[in-house]
Amino acid sequence: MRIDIISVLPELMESPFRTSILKRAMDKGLAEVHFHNLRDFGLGKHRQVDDEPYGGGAGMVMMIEPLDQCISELKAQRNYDEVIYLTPDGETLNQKIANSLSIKKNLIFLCGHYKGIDQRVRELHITKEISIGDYVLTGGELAACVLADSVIRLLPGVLNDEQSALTDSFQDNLLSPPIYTRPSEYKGLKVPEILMSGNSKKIEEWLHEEAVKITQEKRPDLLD
Ligand code: 6GU
Repeated sequence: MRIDIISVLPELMESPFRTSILKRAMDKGLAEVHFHNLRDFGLGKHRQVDDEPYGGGAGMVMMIEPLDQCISELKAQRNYDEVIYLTPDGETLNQKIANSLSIKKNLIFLCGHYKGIDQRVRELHITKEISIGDYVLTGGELAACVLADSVIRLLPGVLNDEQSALTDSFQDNLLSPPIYTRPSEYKGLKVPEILMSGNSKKIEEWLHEEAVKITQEKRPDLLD
């Protein structure tokens, strides 16, 4: 998979892809992430990328020319499955969306900034709009990292068996059951007997019951 990320602040996104599991995915060649500084496509000697909104009002708008040039240049090089705009008014990211993107080959992520992008960029290029939740960030960069992480970890070969994505919370619309490791007792707190019984069928059933119970308690909306 290849992800091209367009931003006015690409430096904000460097370390997540240079650390731990995402770094290993890059090193193994399972995912490629390329950053594009929108400023490189800015207009005039000040490399302008934003301007005042028509009709007035507070905040600046990301201009169409730099965005169109940057995206068109990328599109001339390869076919993209989606051009995704990270914006608080997009569809809220969930595991289903991450799963569906994980089977794509080439993706563009556009990080929103200021008040947003000129509407015509949406009409020209954007195929999907994604938010990471109902709160507002200073820009789409951290959201782009969240989205990329959620997708890249699903690529075959990125996680090993112990980290398997198949048993994730949300993968089956259930939260994860409680987990324990040694010691079997600490300050009077005991690990449930069943987990030490060696009866894998019983353990499996117990884990599923606990997952349902926890989901009912914490996120009943997932069971609807
Ligand atoms: Cl994608 N962008 C911004 N600026 N804020 C957000 C968001 C995105 N998702 C949730 N809040």
